[in-house]
Amino acid sequence: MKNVLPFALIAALGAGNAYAQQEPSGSNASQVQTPTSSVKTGTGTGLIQRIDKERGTVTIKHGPIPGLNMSAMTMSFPVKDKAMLAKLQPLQKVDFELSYDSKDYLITKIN
Ligand SMILES: [Cu+2]
Repeated sequence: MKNVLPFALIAALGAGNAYAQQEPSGSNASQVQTPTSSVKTGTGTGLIQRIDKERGTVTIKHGPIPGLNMSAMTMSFPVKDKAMLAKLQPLQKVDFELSYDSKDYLITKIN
């Protein structure tokens, strides 16, 4: 009996490690699911109307964005990183990726 316990401990530790290794991928999977259920994304094209580098926003006259149920309009969007505005110019034609968390729009990519 005395010899059984160490083996049981090793087995338990081994199992513990196996679970520990599975946990990160398991929690990652749930982290991926949470944003996709609450955050919608879409892509659009448009014409730059105005750039506000201080506020980090860009005004775009954009076409319809089906992924976000948005029709064509002119509106102002915040960008994820103000540095994204550096290369933009008024009247430039752009393609952009947009996310919407059911509260705010955010441009995550613009070229
Ligand atoms: Cu819009």
